[in-house]
Amino acid sequence: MNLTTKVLIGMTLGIIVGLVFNLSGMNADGSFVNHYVVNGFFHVVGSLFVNALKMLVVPLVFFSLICGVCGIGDIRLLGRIGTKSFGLYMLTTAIAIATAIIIAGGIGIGDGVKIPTETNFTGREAPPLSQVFIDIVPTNPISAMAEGNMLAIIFFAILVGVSILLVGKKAKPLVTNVELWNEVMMKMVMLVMSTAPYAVFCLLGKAIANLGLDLLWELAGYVLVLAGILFFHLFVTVQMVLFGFSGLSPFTFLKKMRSNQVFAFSTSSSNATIPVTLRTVTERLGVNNSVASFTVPFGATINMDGTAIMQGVATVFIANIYGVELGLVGYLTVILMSVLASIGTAGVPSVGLLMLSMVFAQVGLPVEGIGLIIGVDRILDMIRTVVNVTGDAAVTTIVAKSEGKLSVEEFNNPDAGVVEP
Ligand code: DAS
Repeated sequence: MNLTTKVLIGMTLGIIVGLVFNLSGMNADGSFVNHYVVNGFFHVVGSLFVNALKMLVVPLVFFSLICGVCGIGDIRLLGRIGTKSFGLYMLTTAIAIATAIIIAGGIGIGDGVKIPTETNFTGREAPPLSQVFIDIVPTNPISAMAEGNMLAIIFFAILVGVSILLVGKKAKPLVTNVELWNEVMMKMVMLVMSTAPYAVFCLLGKAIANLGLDLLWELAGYVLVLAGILFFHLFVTVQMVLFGFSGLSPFTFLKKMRSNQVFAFSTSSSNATIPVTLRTVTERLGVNNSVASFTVPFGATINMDGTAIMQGVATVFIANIYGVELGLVGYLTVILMSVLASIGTAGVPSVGLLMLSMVFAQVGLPVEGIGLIIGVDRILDMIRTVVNVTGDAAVTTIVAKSEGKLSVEEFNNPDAGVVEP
């Protein structure tokens, strides 16, 4: 049985047990269930899992970011193609998260319940915006890591990666070393995520026991709003950017991307989908491999529009649930964090949710809020991975067209690259 199934079972059982406790009155204040089960066992197991998520974030972001930057391969590659693709990737990611925050904030998802903020979460006192930018450059990278100052850690990791590229071939052993450490971190993520079914059971069991059906409706609202924004970005925003920058037909593009999207949906992994995306853009969309071979892996590493949308919607949802006022500076910090974090988010299942704990920590939101949404995250991860890889292919197509490295005839040919049955 795979992790997705186990998490769904954990979620279902957690909701059932939580509802039984809530509706039967077994969870009355001071009762055995309330004291020893809900706020005892469930709370301890859930807190251990959340602590493990927090434990992973700093080393995961540090090594995956350095890996992502070193993955560029050669700093000179960052010429026209690299600059164009980097600019478009960051643009679409920023539009994605801004759309998410504006729509989710406008709807007010999570407003329907308030989790008593036992620990009085009032959000990190939002410093003036100028201070947010000043704090990006750490005076001491080690203390930034110790304090979990993620913007500073991201800045330092990107600088380390660029510096390694500037050293050139001599640094190859160091790049190999960092790649190995990144692999170690991915294994550690898998180990922690293997406990997710039990943690989801306890976290949802506790939340539902305390809040009942109201929380379920809010969770349903979260799923529907997030899925709606993901589809809006996929079928409207990305297509408008494609047509606006290249003049190519979004309908032809989407029709040819279908098999690619099915693969991304089923694997929930942008990295695993790289070979399929490369084949689609070169054999079906007419992109020259000289462009695709750089922009597709580059996009799978730094471009995560779907993930950024999830982080925006989840931030609004958890801030409302816990009654935390983030304010404009808080949300601008979230946008900056998510754009930068998307560079460090590896294209493997569920890592986007891990990065969410980093975004929450930066703006002072309770990281345990992740426990409320992790149960429904697997299906949403599938959808957002489709958004991620579609964005990679769209930017690849735009850059190739602008460089004269795309055959418009092949792009418009419905049979291009179709493998005869
Ligand atoms: N599943 C990730 C990907 O491969 C995205 C995420 O976890 O948010 O794109």
